[in-house]
Amino acid sequence: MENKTIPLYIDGAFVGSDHQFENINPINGQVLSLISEANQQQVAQAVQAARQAVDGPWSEYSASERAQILRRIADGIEARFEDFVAAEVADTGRPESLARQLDVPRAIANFRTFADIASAFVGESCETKLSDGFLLNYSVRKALGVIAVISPWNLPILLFSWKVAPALAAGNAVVCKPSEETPSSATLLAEVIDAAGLPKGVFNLLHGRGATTGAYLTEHPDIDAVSFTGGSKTGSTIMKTVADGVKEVSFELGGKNAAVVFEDADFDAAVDGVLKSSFYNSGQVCMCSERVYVHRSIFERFVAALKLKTEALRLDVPDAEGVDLGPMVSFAHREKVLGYFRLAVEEGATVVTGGQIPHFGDARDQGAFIQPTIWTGLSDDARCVTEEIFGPCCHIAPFDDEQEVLRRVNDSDYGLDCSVWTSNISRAHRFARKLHVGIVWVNTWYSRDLRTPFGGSKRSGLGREGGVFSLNAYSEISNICVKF
Ligand code: NAD
Ligand code: 6OD
Repeated sequence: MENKTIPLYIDGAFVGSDHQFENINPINGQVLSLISEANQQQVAQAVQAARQAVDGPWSEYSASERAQILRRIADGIEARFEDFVAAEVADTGRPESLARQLDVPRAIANFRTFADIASAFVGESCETKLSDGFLLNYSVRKALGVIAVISPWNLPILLFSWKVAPALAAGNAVVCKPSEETPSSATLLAEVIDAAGLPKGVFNLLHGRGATTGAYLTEHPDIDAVSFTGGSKTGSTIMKTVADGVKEVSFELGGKNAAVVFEDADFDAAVDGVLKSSFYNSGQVCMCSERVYVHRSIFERFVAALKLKTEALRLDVPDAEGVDLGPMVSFAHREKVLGYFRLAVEEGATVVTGGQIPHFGDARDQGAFIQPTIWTGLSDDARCVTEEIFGPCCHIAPFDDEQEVLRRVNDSDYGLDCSVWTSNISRAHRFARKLHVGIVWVNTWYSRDLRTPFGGSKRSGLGREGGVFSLNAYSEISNICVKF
């Protein structure tokens, strides 16, 4: 059977390209589809279409008219819920339950939430008294213009819609490039958007690799901003590319997040919490904790309990009953993670559990599976404790007091999130405020309210998105001063 080709969506039309590459299924290594790769000319066409749309018909839409379209897009995703689940599962190999409970519902929620927030938004004004009258100052929010949206593979439709929805709600046109590993759900979204009545050119979808299509897009002189989620190194490359044009950027980048378990924590809740924060989506969530610090008085017991639960996790194909973990997104990513597993041993780690490619003795041996892994015994400056691995692994270290663990957690180039497990409410507040991170979870992990600010410090990002912070990221405020 011939493989399906995933098209681009430019100026309201689905089109092919002069070059395709293979989309590989991480469950069995087989070709799922061919991905059309946008060339430089097609990138330019998409940017031009977006420019014409944002300067033309789209600029006449009110916030509530834009919100209506966003709600239609949410309804359209809901109507094709199963197609989105299938696309997400095929590209990533993740458990179906995860796509059903997290990815697709969150894509719907992103469109509904940002429709609500943008249409409910009220601007600010102030009056100034003069000797001969008054000044009325009021602020107006304007779209930035044409936004390049570049997203990663780990939560494909969730992170794609997390940027596209608020960017459209704020009145921008977008030229989007999802990860080359996971093109399918964004393409379904283009079909939904096509049917929802958005003026042509407002949403454009390009596929391709970062070094080609991604670079053509960020280098294009007529984009106004880049909203990017991905690795810190790529963020830094993009920042250099857009520096001469002084373009706006919003960056959600890598992390090396910590979980801290104090001696007064609810022990079982902390073990379950760290199990989730280390291994959710096979560790392929930017907020996963790869550094775990546990108070020395409960260290041995905690390591033993986490090992027991980790070894009970079921690695399996997406539709298997009771599956907990799927494979890595690709064989190349498994190779990278495996490289760190070898390095941990060279750096002197004690492997508490895992550390290998599992052998199932069945068809799963064709997939990009890797064992969930726990280490102890590494020093704080070991590469496996300082560098982002982005796999199902964590290192557990003991600590003795609050000041010490605070210093060790903050001693990182990254600053995305930290989860803190304690039953001492004063300690929780005191500790949380001193962490050099964008997000602190106390007695929970990855609990999201879309109205809250999301983003990282240091090499983990620039700016905040979520709620009104997304509207700020995707618009520019002008002050108008009127004398009367
Ligand atoms: P990546 O940086 O390799 O790729 C991300 C996207 O950027 C892809 O679409 C890729 O094609 C594109 N890209 C790559 N090079 C480019 C270039 N030179 N110019 C323009 N575009 C380019 O990241 P990844 O491997 O897809 O994702 C994993 C990384 O993303 C991890 O570091 C993870 O922590 C991070 N991440 C961060 C967040 C967050 O919210 N902070 C969320 C998810 C993932
Ligand atoms: O849940 C979200 O809104 C969000 N931005 C998650 C990011 C996850 C990173 O992998």
